[in-house]
Amino acid sequence: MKFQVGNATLELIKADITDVEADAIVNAANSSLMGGGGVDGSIHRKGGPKILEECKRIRETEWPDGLPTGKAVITSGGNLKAKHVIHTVGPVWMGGFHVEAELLKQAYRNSLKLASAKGVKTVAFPSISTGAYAYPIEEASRIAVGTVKEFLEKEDKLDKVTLVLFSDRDLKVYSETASILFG
Ligand code: AR6
Repeated sequence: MKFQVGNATLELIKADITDVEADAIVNAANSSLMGGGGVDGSIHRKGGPKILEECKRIRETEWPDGLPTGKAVITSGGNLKAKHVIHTVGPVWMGGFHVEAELLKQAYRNSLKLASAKGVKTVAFPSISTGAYAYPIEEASRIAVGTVKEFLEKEDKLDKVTLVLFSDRDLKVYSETASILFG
């Protein structure tokens, strides 16, 4: 499914994000930046040790106490097809009463801003927070699609943003949300 936003394209696909050819792929990391399960585990496994070394350097220099929720940092893509990995931390779902929506929005927005600032033209996101962090996918899809749409309407540096879903069901949820938001 594809949508045009100004000069840019928003695309929804089902894939393993570690196989996606984009200037940058986004990692749904945790504050430690030291890897984990889910998409984070796959990115580090397939990308090799260079990514973790760069994450360690970022911890030593920029974020000694860990990357706060909603912020984003960038490393190389190591052995991945993607040139860069943008690491962001989504919120853990706590029932919706702990500014989760605002933090998830910030994770998308700060990743897009960083991509733009680094001259990245194509960027791919997984469904941040909807795995181990248990964010309900319908609500998360509205934030993901809505935040990307809003960003692309204001900013003309990115050519393509791909939202990469890992199951048919997740792709269906995101596609229904996009159909509504693009009316
Ligand atoms: N490609 C695309 N999507 C994937 C892939 C993949 N290879 N693998 C999983 N997903 P999660 P979170 C989907 O748990 O909820 C980690 O341990 C998955 O089906 O990866 O933000 C980190 O270290 C789901 O839809 O991220 C953190 O501790 C989505 O990616 C914590 O999990 C996100 O699931 C972050 O939790």
